[in-house]
Amino acid sequence: MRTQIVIVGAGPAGLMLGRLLEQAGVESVILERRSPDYVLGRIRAGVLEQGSVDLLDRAGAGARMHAEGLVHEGVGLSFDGDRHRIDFSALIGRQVMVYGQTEVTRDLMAARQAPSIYEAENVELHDVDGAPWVSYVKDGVSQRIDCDFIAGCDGFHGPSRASLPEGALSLFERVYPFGWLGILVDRPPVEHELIYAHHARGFALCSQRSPSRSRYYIQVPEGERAADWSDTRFWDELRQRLDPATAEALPTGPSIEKSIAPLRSFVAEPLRFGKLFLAGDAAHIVPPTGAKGLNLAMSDVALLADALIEFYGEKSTAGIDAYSAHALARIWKAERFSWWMTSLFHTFPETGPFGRRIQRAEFDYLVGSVAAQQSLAENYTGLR
Ligand code: RFL
Ligand code: PHB
Repeated sequence: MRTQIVIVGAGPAGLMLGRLLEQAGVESVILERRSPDYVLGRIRAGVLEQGSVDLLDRAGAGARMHAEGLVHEGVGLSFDGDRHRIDFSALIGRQVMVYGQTEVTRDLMAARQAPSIYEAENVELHDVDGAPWVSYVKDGVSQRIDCDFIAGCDGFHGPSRASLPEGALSLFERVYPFGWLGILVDRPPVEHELIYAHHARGFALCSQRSPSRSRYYIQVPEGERAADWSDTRFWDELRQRLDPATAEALPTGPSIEKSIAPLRSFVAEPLRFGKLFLAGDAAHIVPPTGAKGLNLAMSDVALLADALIEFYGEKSTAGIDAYSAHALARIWKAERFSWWMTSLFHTFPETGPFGRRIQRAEFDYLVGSVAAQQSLAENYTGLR
């Protein structure tokens, strides 16, 4: 088989890239290791920036998001129980959309007409610096696809980044000594907006998926196991980290999903090696505190799609040559913001009393300064 672009990975990055290319008449084949149901069962992000909303519209996959997604004009912050609201609309005239990553994925899967090969095993990349091709095994039979370019959209653990020779990439990484324990529950959100809470016992987040479904997270030390957290234990811990009124109002219930995600900051540079482009979590990871991961995946593939469309349409390599530098400029700003939100809201084992006073001062400065709030609002709703 031959195609123009092989896309490895059918997460949001791969599906969006494939959709933008097919709209422009550029051929692609998506290779995904898992089944569609498995991909749709992974509970992850919930907050879309305006740029991601616009991109879903451009992809012709935005109708359900506009019908069912929740527009949020602000966000709640809490520090040791003191509450404050950041009003995005009043501060900078922008908003975010609360719409689950599973739903984004479902809508993009439905929009795609070109081939996707799910349950493709042993995906391997070959000759990425020359005449690239990808091999895989489907139903026990080895297959080969030759192509012009490969888009590595296969997440942090995928084969694309790993296939590059030693020394081809510079890696920048920070691993945080804690994770997020998240639960999903069929109960209405405790408030109509999200709440990010700093507490001496650790960070907590009240999020949501719909008017009847909520998502909550608490910071847990590394090495913790979800199985050791009964629902009762989770709710008791969460209540202690919230302000008393919110803790009192919390609509608790049996969890329908419970998992732990580690926190890490990571960037690989550059994002291009020969005919291979990296995009989304394959190239970078942010801790989820800034709600940036999915949005960065979207902005990467918007740039990459336009670069590839320009290559085929105008026979110009300007876009693909600039992709890495262009995408990295945005990526590092999101890395900074995610690191900053993480540093402000979490407790760190090495932070003594001095560090906690600094965190408190940072919070007090934020809630007392319109400039600081505008900065948070601008970053959270998405830098242009
Ligand atoms: P994905 O979603 O990981 O998709 C990669 C796909 O590649 C497939 N794959 C392979 N396919 C073929 N062969 C192989 N050998 C393969 N190996 C892997 C995988 O099966 C998968 O289908 O990466 P992508 O597309 O780059 O998308 C990135 C986002 O998923 C990620 O950044 C976000 O979920 C991060 N994130 C959040 N981002 C936000 O913008 N806002 C949020 O509110 C937010 N909250 C979160 C998050 C991530 C979390 N976790 C669990 C990491 C909350 C959490 C808890
Ligand atoms: C979520 O709803 O899963 C979510 C929301 C905001 C974040 C991270 C995760 O910052």
